[in-house]
Amino acid sequence: RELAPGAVHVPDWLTLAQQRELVAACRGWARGPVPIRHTRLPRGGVMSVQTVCIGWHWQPYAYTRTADDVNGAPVAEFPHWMVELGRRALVEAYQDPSAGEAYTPDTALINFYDDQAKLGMHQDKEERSSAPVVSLSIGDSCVFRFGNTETRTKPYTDIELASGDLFVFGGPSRFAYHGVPRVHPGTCDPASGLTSGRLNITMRVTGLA
Ligand code: MD5
Ligand code: FE
Repeated sequence: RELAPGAVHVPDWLTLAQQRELVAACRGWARGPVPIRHTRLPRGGVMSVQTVCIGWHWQPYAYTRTADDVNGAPVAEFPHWMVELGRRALVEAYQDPSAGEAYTPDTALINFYDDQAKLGMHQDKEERSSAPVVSLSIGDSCVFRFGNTETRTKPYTDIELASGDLFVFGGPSRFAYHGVPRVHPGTCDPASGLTSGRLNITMRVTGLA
């Protein structure tokens, strides 16, 4: 389960009922106040993944309170039930009853992958905090590429992430390069709440006020 120091994969962590509840919540956030969209990159590219944010709005490459690159609306608030879910995720991944006590995530990026979507190798370094990132996957399985902190190239490890899986990236793994080279279309269980595609929710601590 521990791929590297601080990087812990917990397969099948969410129940199907929890997955359906998360899908329903994400469907609501995808409608508004800021609609889910393909993020436009400053150099003219458009991400194949579709993203909606809560708590703070991530735009390349900064966090804001309003979605200035979409419709200008303030983002939805980060709900306390998700703070508690994030704390339970740390407790279970690190098998330490106190691991969640100081953890208060204040933003989540909700990524939807259709059959063709992928996410290139990158680091998540807009946050001014080294607190762990909690990642939850629902729907189609995918190849997740977990790299190193020095380069976006090899060495990396490819693992499969499936519906219900938890991944926590903390400690030295927090700033490792990572990406999603492909999803596996048609692999999701409709009981997850999704009939196609992959949903990934990542909770983070921005370190902003
Ligand atoms: C995803 N999302 O599956 C991934 C899961 C993103 C993103 O990469 O930026 O939206 S989050 C994986 C992650 C986060 C922080 C650190 C590391 C991985 N890591 O060190 O490997 O949609
Ligand atoms: Fe990332």
